[in-house]
Amino acid sequence: MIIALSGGVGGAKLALGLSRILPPEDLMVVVNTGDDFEHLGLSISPDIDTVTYTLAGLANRELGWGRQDETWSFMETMESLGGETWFRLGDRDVALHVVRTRRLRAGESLSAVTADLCKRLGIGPRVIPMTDDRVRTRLRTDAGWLDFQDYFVNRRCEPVVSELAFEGAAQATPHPAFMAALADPALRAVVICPSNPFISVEPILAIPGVRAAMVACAAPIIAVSPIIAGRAVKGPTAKMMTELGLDPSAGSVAHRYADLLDGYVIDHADMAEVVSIDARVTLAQTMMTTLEDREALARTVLDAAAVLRRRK
Ligand code: FO1
Repeated sequence: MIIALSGGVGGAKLALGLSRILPPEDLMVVVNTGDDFEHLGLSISPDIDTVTYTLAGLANRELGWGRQDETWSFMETMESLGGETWFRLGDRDVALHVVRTRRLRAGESLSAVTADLCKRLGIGPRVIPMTDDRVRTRLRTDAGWLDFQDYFVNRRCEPVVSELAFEGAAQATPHPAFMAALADPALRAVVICPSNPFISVEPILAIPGVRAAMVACAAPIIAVSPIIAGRAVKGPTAKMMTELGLDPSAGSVAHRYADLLDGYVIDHADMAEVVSIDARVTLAQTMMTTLEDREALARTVLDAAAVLRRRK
């Protein structure tokens, strides 16, 4: 069994690579839900949908989010009627949000709805929200406290960030299947995908019991750096690190994860950082452009974890 912690586009890419080299029953993708929000009366879970569409082979490859083969009649009509269109929702994508919203309102849990949608989309690996409780990432910026999607999409990550808050995390219960997997002797590794540590991984770690269960788990924990040569592959990671007073480097992400990491995979371009990282470092090509890149990085991560396991 492999657990992958994922959020955002980078996380989904490595989750896809792992899903291509592992039997489906051996992979559990635990997804950040701090980006979730209610919009146009719909309950939207972007990181779950990015992983789901990616594993189903339906993701828009250029954008990294939403579906390929989309049409935009809903958005065009919203525009003509004066509705909000800053958060782009394709026609096929809207159907998923409507189905999920209705089922959540009827009392189903987010994980139950996600499991059923994954089955309907033919996805083998388990895709599990980090919790079924409500957690919302908010950011203190020079434009005041902002909800996540307002910051990320509406304002295109332009505001200067000074603090993050994961509202509801302290009261949330981690998903039981996630906790059970961490305690399972058959667990071979926990992979922290190359997601933004602040907005994609730390919401998961902020849920009571998660960090302790990870420190206690017998399997090695290995992260892939989301930074290559001081730059984020996608999104505001480097900008956010600078604004939070951190050096935007592969090494400072490792320090951020601190006591959790047994292994850390960085790009060849960041070889000089090896000396500043406590965890056991593996150098690899971490830029994933092709499907082969995704699979190759997944294989490198699992091979590194196998060596670490023997050392634990
Ligand atoms: N990101 C954008 O930059 N612009 C959008 O209009 C947008 C729409 C969208 C719709 C559905 C969905 O699942 C994701 C969407 N995203 C959009 C991406 C989303 O904001 C981010 O992927 C995550 O919240 C951060 O990883």
